[in-house]
Amino acid sequence: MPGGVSSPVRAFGGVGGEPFVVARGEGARIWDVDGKAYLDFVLSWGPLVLGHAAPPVLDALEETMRRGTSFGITTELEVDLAELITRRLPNVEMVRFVSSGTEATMSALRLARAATGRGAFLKFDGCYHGHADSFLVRAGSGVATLGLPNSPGVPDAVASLTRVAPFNDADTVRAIARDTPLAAIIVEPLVGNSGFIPPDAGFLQALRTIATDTGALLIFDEVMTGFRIAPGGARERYGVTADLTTLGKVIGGGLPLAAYGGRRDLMEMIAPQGSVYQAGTLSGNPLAMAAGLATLHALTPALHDRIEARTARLVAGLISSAARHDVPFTAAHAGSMFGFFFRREPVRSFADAKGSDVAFFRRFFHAALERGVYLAPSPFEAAFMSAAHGDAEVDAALERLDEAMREARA
Ligand code: KE4
Repeated sequence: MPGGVSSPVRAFGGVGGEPFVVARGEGARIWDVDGKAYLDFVLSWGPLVLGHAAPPVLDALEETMRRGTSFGITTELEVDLAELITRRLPNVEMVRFVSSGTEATMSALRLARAATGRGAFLKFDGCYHGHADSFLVRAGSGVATLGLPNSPGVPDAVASLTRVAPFNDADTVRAIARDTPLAAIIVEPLVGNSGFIPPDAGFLQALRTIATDTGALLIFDEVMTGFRIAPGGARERYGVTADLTTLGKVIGGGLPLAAYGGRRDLMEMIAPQGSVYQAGTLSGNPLAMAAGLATLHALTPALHDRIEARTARLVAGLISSAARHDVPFTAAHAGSMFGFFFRREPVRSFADAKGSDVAFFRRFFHAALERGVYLAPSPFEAAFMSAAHGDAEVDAALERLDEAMREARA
């Protein structure tokens, strides 16, 4: 396996050292093959909002798998999950299930190009939307971690259709959209793939206005933020409605499941109802559907609020630790996801994020790992909490991370 991993960011390229191999997970914890326990704040990069091996998910899988694991035929589970998602996200009037976030964003972009007849689109520096060719241009996450500005193998003809603007810079977007007819503006409404960068007040509304005024579609890539930053996603948190939304991670509860959806008039263009082709052998897989349904049914607004409260306490504790150790530090949270940078000033763009003290992050990451706390092995990733991260887990994490901060400072 290239690099010994199934996905690049797992290889610890962003932090150095040898990654551990995991044996099992339960609740807020994972154990490596040597039996060492870690409090897990990566949670499979976001999906496990109920924690590892959550009983409701395991029960649903157990019951479903005994009726067969895959059919390539519509099941009631798909209808149930589609109805649940469109109820929770009213601007998502129709939805198509796929098996990865990459498929979701790739398909949403194809749909936007078909709907507008335009080829060019705009993304933001440091946003990661999966590894489809068009998006591997100044992406975030693993691309940023590995310093791959544009991946080899992406033809110039394809990359030339991708326009890039700094996050939180509406003026640049306005100028690009005026000069180039855009099929879409795609954005992580809160950027989790450059670390953790919330939108400035009014920024998302500005994108909505620019898209509407110039005939481009606005796509919110909520693969990571969906059912994390608010029960109703970015629309509930920021009051801005996208034309198309992509989802993933949480909606699969840890199984391969993602989706794209939005305005009915657009989604009806998708085959076989319309002529925009997109397909998938395992799309709508019953096990993934069952895990997603169990997760979203358990994730009530009350549970979301409880997880958010603990996330807030963790972030506040980290901020006071940094102050105590006189470490330049900024941190924030939104719902059950959070992030931090070793930098005094707030981070508003990927350029700001890259200006943080990455060397300090590396020392902090390893000092934390030594003490049984697993953070994302990159300064350009968000962190996550789950229903299984109780007060005891938060207290333990704060104690260990305070020591890690002191050690990294030395
Ligand atoms: P996947 O194809 O990896 O399922 O989803 C791609 C994707 C799309 N959009 C957003 C906002 C995403 O965050 C992702 C994937 N996130 C990364 C973590 N930052 C996945 C981890 C990895 O690449 O191994």
